[in-house]
Amino acid sequence: MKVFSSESHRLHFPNGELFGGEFVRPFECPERWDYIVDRLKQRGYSNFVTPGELDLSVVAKVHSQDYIQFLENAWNEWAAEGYTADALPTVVPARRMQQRIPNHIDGKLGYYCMAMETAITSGTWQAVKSSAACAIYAQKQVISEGSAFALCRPPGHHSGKDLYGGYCFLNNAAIAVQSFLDDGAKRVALLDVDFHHGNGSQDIFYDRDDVLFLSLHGRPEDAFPHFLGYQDEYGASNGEGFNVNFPMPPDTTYDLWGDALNQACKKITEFSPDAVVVSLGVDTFEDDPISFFKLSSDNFKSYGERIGQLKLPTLFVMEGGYAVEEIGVNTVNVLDAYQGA
Ligand code: 7XA
Ligand code: ZN
Repeated sequence: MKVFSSESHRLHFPNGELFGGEFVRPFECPERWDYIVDRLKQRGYSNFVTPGELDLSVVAKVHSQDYIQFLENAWNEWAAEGYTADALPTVVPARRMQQRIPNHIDGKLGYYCMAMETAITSGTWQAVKSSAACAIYAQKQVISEGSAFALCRPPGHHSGKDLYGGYCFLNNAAIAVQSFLDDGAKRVALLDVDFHHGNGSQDIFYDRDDVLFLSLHGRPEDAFPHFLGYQDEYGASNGEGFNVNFPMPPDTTYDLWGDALNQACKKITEFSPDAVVVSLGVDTFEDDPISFFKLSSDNFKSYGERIGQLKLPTLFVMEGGYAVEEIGVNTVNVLDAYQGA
């Protein structure tokens, strides 16, 4: 399996993340990528590809034009105010307030964010573009070879049509899904196995029947992003029935999680898609510092195998996972078992 990755991810590494009322070193850190690459090499993956430039016209089918321009210009607008630290939002358009886009960067940050822990730095846009490019180039590889791994950083699945946050800016998996459709696929399944609900992916495809979105995640009552991901979110208009959420409680083990995956896989088979995109987060791991599921490293093999049994062209897109020393083993366990199925 070819791996699509870019050293440009290092350009995004904020000084801090707002966590529990403190600024802490971001959980979403560059070493995550290093540990995954090291493990891939140990396991014999030798085909690493650096993608070319990102085609923004594909991105514009998933994200609004004003949002793309905001991401492109945010750092410069912030710096033009004389601010020197990383850019963070402080005010949001809450209930009963106007939903108009302000001129001032402080207002724009609040307008476009869905969570406030995630900072924008001078290098963020470059890193974000390289991450999305990994997804698109890997998607082309799936068409020719049947599978690929996009080692995206920063991740993407919290990013909606015009929303950033939860460490995400452009929705890499959604961009890849759109790219499959543009290349002739009639139906694509987007399976999100990250611990956190893929609110951005749900937002993007909620009214569409050509994309089946399925997410297994910590229930929103207890887990980020808190404001989406309930079981009774089924999709809207043409998309009704094409959004399937599996929220699960604290301390969920593979008994329940594997059962949900099995149900999700059966739905994928019924949908009969031309391709599957997997939002691959390994923060379901029992020792993840910010999540509450209890999957073991071996469980990642079991579910990689189950996804492999779908026998469908499959693109894996990296999302979360913060038990940094185990992130490589857990991620590659999924890929190895998928290929061995
Ligand atoms: O899948 N999403 C993530 O892994 C990022 C979650 C961000 C949580 C921030 C909570 N303070
Ligand atoms: Zn996550």
